[in-house]
Amino acid sequence: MKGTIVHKILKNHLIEGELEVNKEIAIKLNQTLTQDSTGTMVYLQLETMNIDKIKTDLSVAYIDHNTLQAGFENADDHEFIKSAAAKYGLIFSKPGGGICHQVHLERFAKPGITLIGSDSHTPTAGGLGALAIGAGGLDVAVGMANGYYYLTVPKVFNIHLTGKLNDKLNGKDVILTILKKLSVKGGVGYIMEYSGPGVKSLSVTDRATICNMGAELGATTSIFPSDENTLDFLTKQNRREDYVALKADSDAEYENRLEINLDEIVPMVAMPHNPDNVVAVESNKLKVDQVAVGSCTNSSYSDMMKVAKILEGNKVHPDVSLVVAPGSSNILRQLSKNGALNIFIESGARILESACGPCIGMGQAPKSEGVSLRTFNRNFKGRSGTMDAKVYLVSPETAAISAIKGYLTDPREIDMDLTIEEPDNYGTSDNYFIYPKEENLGKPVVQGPNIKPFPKAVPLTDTVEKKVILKVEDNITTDDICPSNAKLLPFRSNIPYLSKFSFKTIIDDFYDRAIENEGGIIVGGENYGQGSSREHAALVPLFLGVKAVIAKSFARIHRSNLINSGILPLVFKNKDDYDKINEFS
Ligand code: MIC
Ligand code: SF4
Repeated sequence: MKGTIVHKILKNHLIEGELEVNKEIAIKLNQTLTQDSTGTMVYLQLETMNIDKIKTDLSVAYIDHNTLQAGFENADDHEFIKSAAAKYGLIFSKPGGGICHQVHLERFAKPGITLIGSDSHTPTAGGLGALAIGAGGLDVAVGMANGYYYLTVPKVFNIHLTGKLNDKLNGKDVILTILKKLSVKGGVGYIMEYSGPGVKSLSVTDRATICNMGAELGATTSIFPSDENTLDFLTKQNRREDYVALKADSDAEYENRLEINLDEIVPMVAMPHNPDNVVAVESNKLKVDQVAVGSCTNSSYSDMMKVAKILEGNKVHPDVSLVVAPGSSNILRQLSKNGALNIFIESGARILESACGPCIGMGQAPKSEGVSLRTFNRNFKGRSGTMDAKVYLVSPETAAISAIKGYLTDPREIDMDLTIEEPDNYGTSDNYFIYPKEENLGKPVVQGPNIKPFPKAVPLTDTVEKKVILKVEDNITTDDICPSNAKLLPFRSNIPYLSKFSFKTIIDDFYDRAIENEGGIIVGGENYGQGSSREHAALVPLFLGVKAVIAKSFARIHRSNLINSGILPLVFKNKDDYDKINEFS
């Protein structure tokens, strides 16, 4: 890894340990971010640590996931997080301010810094050259309290880009192409580092899209060089002073390498129910019921403007519901000023607030067996809120033209230039931020009735004797272990309630099995626990008495979350042993 951007940043931040692949090191942490659906747990954990003030340079608590307020629950959680932010000296980003990753990219991330976040898509900031890692809630709480973070040094995977992306294509098509080649486990144990002459044809937000979905590769994070495009982006965000140039040495040593020619990229789509189930768009004539544009993957200014350009003078197909959620309040304001919002409304689109929304099933669940095209990053079964819906992941360009036509359409059929002129200045504003004030530091938190006590772990014993209460296949997601949708997300601070829904995407009676057997052991295949960083996927099994998960391999964040919860993540020495164990044996 010598000479890589990753090596340079880690070296600059090294506090403890040897900077060698697979060794554990501690690094100085510049920034953290949390969002509300994992945040309540983070701040409950911080509360037990007895600190006066956080030790990072900057920490932000965003509200962007649980924004529907059908009862008191989400509002209670928001209030708790707001009071914790004031108590410990964090910036609080109110609901409506935007999706954490998009806002963080616009306002706070910087080239060369370290950032961890209680959300698996924290690597989005890698588009700006930040080393940004998704982590479990406890790791983020400890990071804020101590100002450092322990990690096992990953290998560095070089993705060398040549050629140039044309105006009908998006960073989304690039990362879908990479997912097709490498699969959802292709990045496990690696940081993906981009290089090559193709980098300069990608805007910071295209780069952020690519880094965002590096999470779907299972990578620890992804990172781009910091260059003149980075400087341009920061300047337009009124943050020119945050720029530093970053690039790998010409003789940088990478542990793996893939070359992608951007001239050869075509529009791609991930079919249900995994982000690596990718084919070219042109091979499909699929009738579409719903189209959703937004999420931390594709909600930037240029994504929105491309959609507006395609929709202008057209109507959304009568059989399609198009929803649009700009990624931040600043983007929304730009769209309202330049008339794009008007184009959306005239075309018959539904405008959503700047938040995660349908990406995490917070509204807009498709109809029964509905086909939904989404510019998002995950299409796991049931995630949309409709168990039998079929979700396809596409670029904003593909989404917009398909919304007009009513079926999945290749955006190269559009007969106009889709190049977008970025504004001279993004006109940043602080309207949705509450900055910390000295006089509020240390004030007690506000903990409403929705926030239930944290489940208690018991010390590990020398031997574990329990039945295997569940055996599952490869690539089990945290959405399987602890499902999320508009009905369940309000209970992210109530583990006993959430535990009733564990593994519902796979079997109906996991909860009963766990209760009847007073806990047990889970057996899994490869990449167990991929997807979200939610530590609820470990806290729920902890609450149900699960003592160990034996798998062929684990996803990184989930493995840490299991350890943090006192559940053993055991790996088969011999993968064939998986076949020798049956449920209830
Ligand atoms: C997701 O996209 O799955 C989430 C919801 O943002 C999660 C966090 C969570 O489960 O609260 C993530 O990516 O970590
Ligand atoms: Fe929010 Fe979806 Fe991004 Fe997760 S993937 S942070 S739910 S927009």
